[in-house]
Amino acid sequence: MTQALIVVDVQNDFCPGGALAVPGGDEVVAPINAMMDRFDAVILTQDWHPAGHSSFASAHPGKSPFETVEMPYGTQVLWPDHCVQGTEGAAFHKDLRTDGDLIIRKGFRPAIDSYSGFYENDKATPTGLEGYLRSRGITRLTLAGLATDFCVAFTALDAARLGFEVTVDLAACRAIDLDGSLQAALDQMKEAGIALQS
Ligand code: VGL
Ligand code: ZN
Repeated sequence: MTQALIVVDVQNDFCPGGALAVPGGDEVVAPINAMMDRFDAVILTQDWHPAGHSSFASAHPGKSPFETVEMPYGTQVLWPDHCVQGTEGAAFHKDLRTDGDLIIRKGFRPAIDSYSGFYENDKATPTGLEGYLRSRGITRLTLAGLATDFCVAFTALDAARLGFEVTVDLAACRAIDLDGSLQAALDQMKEAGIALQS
């Protein structure tokens, strides 16, 4: 069995002081660094938006962060501007080990957001991660990072749907928790047969 660790979005903008800070976001760095050596492969995802991205509230006149809009692909939460390509906010946390095998960037198409490392939010446009994992013979995935209820959960749910055996290490994740989104994500992950480890 070949096992990979997927480190989700451990970037400055999701850490304290960042544009879309997740409470305690930086606390995932030490446990994730310590886990890396136990895996056959380590993959990092990086939220990577062009300026003016359609998931930013600032791109929708009259809208504020954390309100929603209807997009052609469904309801989209609007976020503060974050993880703009090439900025310090989009960089990985300075203490995160980045000596993994692959960095997969997502959310770079202006008109569509991408929470999952596998598919954009239309659930149809692939990032290529599935093909990478399959061609390396990887069948088991452990996920950690930010944020539990958005990018970690969406990545985990897609992975389970694609037939990977998935564990989410909750001790190495932190959540945004908008209106009960954390509990909803935990329930959905359990329902999908994802192992939640803490
Ligand atoms: C994320 C909101 C917007 C995440 C990314 O990494 O969970 N959340 N972009
Ligand atoms: Zn984003």
